[in-house]
Amino acid sequence: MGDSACYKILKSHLVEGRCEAGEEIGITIDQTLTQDATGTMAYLQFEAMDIPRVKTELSVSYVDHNTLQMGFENADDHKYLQTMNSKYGIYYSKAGNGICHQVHLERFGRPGATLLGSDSHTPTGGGIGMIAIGAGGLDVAVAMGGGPFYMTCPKVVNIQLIGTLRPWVTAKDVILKVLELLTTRGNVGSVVEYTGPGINTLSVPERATITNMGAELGVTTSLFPSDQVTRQFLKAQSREDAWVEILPDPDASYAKIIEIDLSTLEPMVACPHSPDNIKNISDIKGMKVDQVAIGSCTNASYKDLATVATILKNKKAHPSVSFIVAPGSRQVFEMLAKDGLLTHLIASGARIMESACGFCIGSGQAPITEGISLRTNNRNFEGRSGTSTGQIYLVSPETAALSALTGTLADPLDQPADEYPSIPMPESFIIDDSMIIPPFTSNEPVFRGPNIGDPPYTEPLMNEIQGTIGLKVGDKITTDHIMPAGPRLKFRSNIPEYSRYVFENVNPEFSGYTLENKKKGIFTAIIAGHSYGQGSSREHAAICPMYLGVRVVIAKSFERIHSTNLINFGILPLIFNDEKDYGKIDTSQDFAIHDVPSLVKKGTYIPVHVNGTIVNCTLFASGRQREILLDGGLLNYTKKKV
Ligand code: MIC
Ligand code: SF4
Repeated sequence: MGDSACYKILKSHLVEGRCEAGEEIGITIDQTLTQDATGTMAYLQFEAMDIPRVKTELSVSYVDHNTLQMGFENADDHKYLQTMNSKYGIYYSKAGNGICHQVHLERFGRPGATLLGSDSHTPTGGGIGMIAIGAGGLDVAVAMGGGPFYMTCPKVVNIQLIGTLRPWVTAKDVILKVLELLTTRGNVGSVVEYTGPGINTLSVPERATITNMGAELGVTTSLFPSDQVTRQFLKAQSREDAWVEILPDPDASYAKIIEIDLSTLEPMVACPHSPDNIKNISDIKGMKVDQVAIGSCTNASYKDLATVATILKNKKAHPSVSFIVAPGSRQVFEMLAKDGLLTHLIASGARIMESACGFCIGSGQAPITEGISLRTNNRNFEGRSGTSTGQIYLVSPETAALSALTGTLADPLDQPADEYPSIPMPESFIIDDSMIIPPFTSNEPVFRGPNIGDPPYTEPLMNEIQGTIGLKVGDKITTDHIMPAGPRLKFRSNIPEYSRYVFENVNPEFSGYTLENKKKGIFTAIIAGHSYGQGSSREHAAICPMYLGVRVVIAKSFERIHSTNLINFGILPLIFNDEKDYGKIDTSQDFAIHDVPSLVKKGTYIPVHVNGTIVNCTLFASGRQREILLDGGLLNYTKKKV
């Protein structure tokens, strides 16, 4: 049996373990990326490792999340990043240059390479045949120091695309279909590999929309092979020399094969509040819409926005719609301006935003109370938009643009097929990397404003963990629930301050009483349902609870990045052996785990004493992760090794 494209890349980067599904493997990382909201902490941790410069082929630091600068905090963080990056050998992409994943695809991504990013949508790079994986900032810091990245060798799910999309049906509808089929649950430890004749009809930006939003499946990553379409894209970016062909062997073996006939798809929508709550647009069209927001790392490529601009040409947005457009990168922005397409957007009444995450991360453009907002991004978790009662629907740029005109959810298939603006891929993009500052170009000392704290300190695993059940939550608790972003984003570099907002929208008292308990030596456990820690890679969803004294989370299941982050910061992620025990535990009950280090060393079984009875739990962790837990976290473990 031959290899999938995924296994070819993994095998060529393997430094530890055997490339067999389910085994822990260590792979070398060629490239890393960070963004400012996770990057400051990642770089503070890198500094704490005492390594003079990064050891990767390429490391890039993007500023795209916290660009509003409401107060000094974000500006100070950016200055820290720029000065720190120059000193340690990291490229720095300034605010305004674009969203990390879009810019990385355009300017740096390389087929066949491995990319580790401190952002869950790093798999966007899979659109050009890379193994691109999202992780916590500390894992990225270790990779920058030359350490391998450890992961479960995935089982590869093959999605074979056949046929061609009909006019007005898009790549977004493909990934929404995949989300309908696979849902956001149960895919941990898998990679999705797209093959089949249908992929030849999809350009790199369309492929990248699909791999980007693959993050919502909970898979390790998604990828397309690197073929002539990839080559053409890289050529248009003046980077043809980065191209290599990466195709699966004709007899490649896959854990599962799913066929999707592109010609049968129709426009789809992810309804509130989960990316897998999928409906056909035809079933709910006509619904009144208050806001339309086009942008984000999922759908703000030149192709997306040129299509939108052509749809809007000589037309006006509906008076009752708040209409927002944010180009994914400065390259996209400049291309739209050069081709005159920006004029159509402006004339239509769109509010043109900076090339940044913006509305997608709840940084501005919150919808009205109970407002219906159509958005082209990838997540519609409750409250993420900044309006707790907001109803976010995820759609393609085409659906969004048509709906902005009518003020109601429009079905693109109601348009004549021959009026679909088929935008060809440009033969060459405008190349201007002047907002990407190469390393070692400045001798300025590393700037540390008052918002920059110390990297978190953790203690080696204690003998007895005793305390109270601080919170019980249900299924699908996202890292947005645990550690809100939006207006709180500016505290990402300040753990004591940011910790005040842990579970702010779930239980505003949580932070206050857990911290008080910790001062008295009482630790906290959290009880959760399925898919705990879904969504963002933000390691703050582990660091800040750890700071407050959380030492244990017992859940029915965890998402990959978050459970690794918990271990990296010395918190035990335990799984109920019997899900019925979930129903027996409540907040305020006492819990205790005795003789913890020897249990963690010994095996997977961990008995937790709750209110006088024993709840049987399992710790799924590799030998290396057990050592990390014993040392009190990855930073201590790495320092010891270095
Ligand atoms: C997101 O889309 O949720 C974010 C904001 O990009 C996060 C990273 C973060 O929380 O800083 C992600 O996807 O990992
Ligand atoms: Fe930024 Fe949104 Fe993409 Fe996250 S999903 S990187 S917040 S645009």
